[in-house]
Amino acid sequence: MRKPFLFLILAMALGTLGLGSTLLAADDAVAAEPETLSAADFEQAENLYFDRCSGCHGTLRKGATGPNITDEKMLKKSLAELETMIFDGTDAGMPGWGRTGELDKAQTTLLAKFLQLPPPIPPEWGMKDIKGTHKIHTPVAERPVKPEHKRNIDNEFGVILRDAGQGAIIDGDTKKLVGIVDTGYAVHIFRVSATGRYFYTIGRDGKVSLIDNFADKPKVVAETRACLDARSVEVSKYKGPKGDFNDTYAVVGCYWPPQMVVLDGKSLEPLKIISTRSNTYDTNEYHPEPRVATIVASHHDTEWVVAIKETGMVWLVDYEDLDNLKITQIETERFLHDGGFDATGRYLLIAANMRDQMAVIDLQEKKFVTKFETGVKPHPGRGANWVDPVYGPVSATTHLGEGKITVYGSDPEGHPQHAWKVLYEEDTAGPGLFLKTHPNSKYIWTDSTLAKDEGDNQKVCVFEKANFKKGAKCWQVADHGKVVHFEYNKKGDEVWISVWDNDGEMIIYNDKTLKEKKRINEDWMRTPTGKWNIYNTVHDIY
Ligand code: DHE
Repeated sequence: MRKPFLFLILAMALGTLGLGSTLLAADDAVAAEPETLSAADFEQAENLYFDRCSGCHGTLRKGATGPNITDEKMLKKSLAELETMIFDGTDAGMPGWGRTGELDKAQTTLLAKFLQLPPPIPPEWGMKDIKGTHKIHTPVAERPVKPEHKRNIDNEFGVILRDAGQGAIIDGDTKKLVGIVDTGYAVHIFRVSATGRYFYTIGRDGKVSLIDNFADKPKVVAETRACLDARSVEVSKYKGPKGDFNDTYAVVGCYWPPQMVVLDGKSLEPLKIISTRSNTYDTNEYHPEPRVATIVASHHDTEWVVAIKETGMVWLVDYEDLDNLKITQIETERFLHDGGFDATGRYLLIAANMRDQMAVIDLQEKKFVTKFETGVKPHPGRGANWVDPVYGPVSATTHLGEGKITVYGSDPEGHPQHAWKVLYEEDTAGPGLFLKTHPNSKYIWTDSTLAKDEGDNQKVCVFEKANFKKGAKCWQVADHGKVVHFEYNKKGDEVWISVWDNDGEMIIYNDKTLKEKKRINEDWMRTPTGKWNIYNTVHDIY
């Protein structure tokens, strides 16, 4: 079983001995006395918080996608109020963890009490710790020099089996399972090395696993725990006059400690830690926990484009010379979450979801361009780019807080009058997480994973590029689980959709006819969430 953080002994002792309440009672702003928790209860509550709350509210509870829930604030609410909020959720978009069956009443009460105690501050995780977890299972010299199989690597898919802490590799041509590998805890995403040879996965526990696609049976050839809490991993994709950096580096974006960690791309040996502790872009206040959200690798320069959530900065981290590191810090908006390139790769479009805005960065000029409102909590994933018959090249986002897709111009050179302006808004089946398209497709697909009504969260909606204003065709694709995330095959004529629960399924649609083609629902398909086609991920096709 995972131990997310070692306790900070002092915080635990304060909670356990009731000293926390003595200290807090001295603060006039505090309305109530927190209840004390036994060490075992405190540890259970800490794990529940890590699993359900820290992603949105932060380890130190200072807020990001969710509001500030520090103990001072929580003590102003009664335990009963907190329990209701945790169990039933809120209209502001917080899931009801009791309603969805993830927490029972006792766990809800425990979590409510935990929130009224000071947050335990997790330990740091430095180079010595990271090196202590680094394992090379198959040294580079012992790896095959060419594929040991005849599969079409470009059309393979990596599929997250979230709760199993595993990744499945599926042959996109035959739809057959190639292999399952163990990854980090509650594994979040896959990325692919620039040559397509390696998959990288990142677990919530900060563990990166390197999977060799040349091996007959894909296997983990190296692993490293880069942090204690993480969501993102990316590779170096530049090849040009400055050199060939394909497969040279990987970089992990950590939630805790707030840092990014550069690793050797083929061995995962840790090379450099870059702290993100810094000041907010607008008030210039020091923030102790600026977490790394999206990382996207530029194809045009030796750069990772890194979204620093809490400070509202996008960092362009130039990996050409790690010993003389150059970082351009661009002020955008708080709190940054997810995003991707426009169709040319020149612009980064990133969601500042608590400000209901998308921000635009020009990666050629290395400058902030603009930001604009799209709706309640935009959440584009990587986004979707296509050519609209009226407005030219456009991009779009779905929203966590409302069932809406918003489309904006993204061609400042060819169509400056429409660039970064909202052009269309259309309803989807409910608040959602992702949308996707492909240059060969006539359609854009959206999910509604966060819809409160069972049934609506199992729908997908499809919009026609040629006639966006017509609105969506929506239908229910599953009668269990939550339907989430899309990926195309290499040709762009199939869409893969996950049904996220223990009886998980991967539904494959013919993108031309919008008819179901196949369901992969063998026993091993447990809790599938994201999936990545190798070719599309290498080339950032979305
Ligand atoms: Fe994610 C991407 C963080 C909840 C599935 N998620 C990302 C990225 C970040 C992030 C920072 C961008 C990585 C990148 O591009 O480098 N996600 C978070 C959270 O903080 C949050 C809100 C809460 C949490 O505690 O994790 C969260 N995410 C979820 C889910 O509930 C999902 C559906 C399932 C899960 O694993 O928990 C989920 N996130 C995904 C997926 C992507 C992702 C599938 C990649 C999208 C893509 O197309 O590349």
